[in-house]
Amino acid sequence: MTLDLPTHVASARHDELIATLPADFRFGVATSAYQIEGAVAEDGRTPSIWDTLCRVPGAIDNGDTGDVACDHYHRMPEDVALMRGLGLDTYRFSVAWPRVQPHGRGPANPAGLAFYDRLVDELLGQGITPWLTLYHWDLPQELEDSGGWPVRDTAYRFADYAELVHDRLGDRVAHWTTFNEPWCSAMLGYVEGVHAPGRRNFQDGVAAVHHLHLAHGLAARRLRAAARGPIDLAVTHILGNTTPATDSDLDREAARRADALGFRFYLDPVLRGSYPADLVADLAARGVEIPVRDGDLEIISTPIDTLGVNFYRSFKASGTAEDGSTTTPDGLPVTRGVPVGGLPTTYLDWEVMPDDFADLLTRISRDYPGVPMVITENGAAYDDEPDATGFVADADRTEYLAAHLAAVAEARTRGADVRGYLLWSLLDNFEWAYGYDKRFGIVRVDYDTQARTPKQSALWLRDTITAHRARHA
Ligand code: IFM
Repeated sequence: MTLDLPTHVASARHDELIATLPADFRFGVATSAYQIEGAVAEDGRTPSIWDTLCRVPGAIDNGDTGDVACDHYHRMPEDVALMRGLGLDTYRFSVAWPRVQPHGRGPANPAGLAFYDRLVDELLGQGITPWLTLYHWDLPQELEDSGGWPVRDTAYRFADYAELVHDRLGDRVAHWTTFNEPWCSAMLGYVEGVHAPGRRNFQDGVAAVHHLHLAHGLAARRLRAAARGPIDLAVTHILGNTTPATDSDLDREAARRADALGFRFYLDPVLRGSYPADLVADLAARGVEIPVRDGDLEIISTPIDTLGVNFYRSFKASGTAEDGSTTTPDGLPVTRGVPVGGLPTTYLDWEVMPDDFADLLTRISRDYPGVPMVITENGAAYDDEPDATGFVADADRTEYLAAHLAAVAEARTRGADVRGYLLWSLLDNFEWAYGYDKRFGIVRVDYDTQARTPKQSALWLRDTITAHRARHA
């Protein structure tokens, strides 16, 4: 099929930039367990906090749940074959903790582990590198019942779980990511209450961040010690810039606060071994504390090999004359800023800002030098219109992806050590509180039949990879 790309996607600038990507640059896709697997009550899996939230009336658009999702649990070989057909070299997936260690502690569930065993073998058989994420938000409900991430013990439970998965898959999987987007787990889950477990308490959210960091460090140490061969240890953070809305002191101060709470809170402890002093002071002013104990920061800053960067958008921040802070009416801090304005948006109203992406990657490489990055997520939801055959000519998504891949290449020319681009997402899937209406896939899923149809964006990616390989052959 020939692609009918918007002219600026096929432009010389994009082609020229993409041509600068090195021969070993990774091209892949990402998914997560709860968003695609379905089979939530099969083979010994127990409920996660998302199964529970999906049962709360009004929590998820249309009352959608992950019960069936893309039925990937039963269609995994077909999905791996799809990836192979697109020429992808890397697949980022997550393991469902309640599937492999149903009580969040204690023995492994062999039937659950067997699924990931088969997945890894299938990927390797098709020449695709498995990139495993241990935690993409599906905490076993039993651990939430014991307090969840605000409780320190959960970090130790995670380290045990990580080792248990590594025992089974460590002989074939070299790429291990501990967490996907701790900001979302902590701030959306425990502060804003829009993600599982749906709690709203700032102190709990801050404690959750610390315990997610601690869990990452504990697991990183265990996996490094257990590795039988080369291991690539990573953690993935969702990151964006926050710039002042104007040059006023109030706006600059609001941007500093948002950057401390939404960006440096995540990278500083892992990559510098400390929490930002200004953040600690901001929190203290609200009577909130990070529950750090002696030795925690050493554990948290255990060296990693790769930083996973997920990028969707950035914000601007403005302060108010009243309190100089950014606060919701019920007194919770706003951990994101406001839209920049004047930019195209996706179906989720998220602003499309590839230039900012290049700036973000440049900033990370400048402020946290020495750690290679891989883009572990980037993509867009659009209001797809399938034709009679199920094909979606998603010029908007294609354009988005081309522009963001070019931004990665641009950042590389400025010195950012970015080694791969794993786009979000292979399939349309369960987009958390938005349910199934917001589609991020480059492959359309017909939820009535579970038929998969690659969209124009998938064909663009395939052709980009083919061209990249040909250039370096
Ligand atoms: O679907 C999510 C994914 O689970 C985590 N990162 C952002 C994506 C789009 O919202």
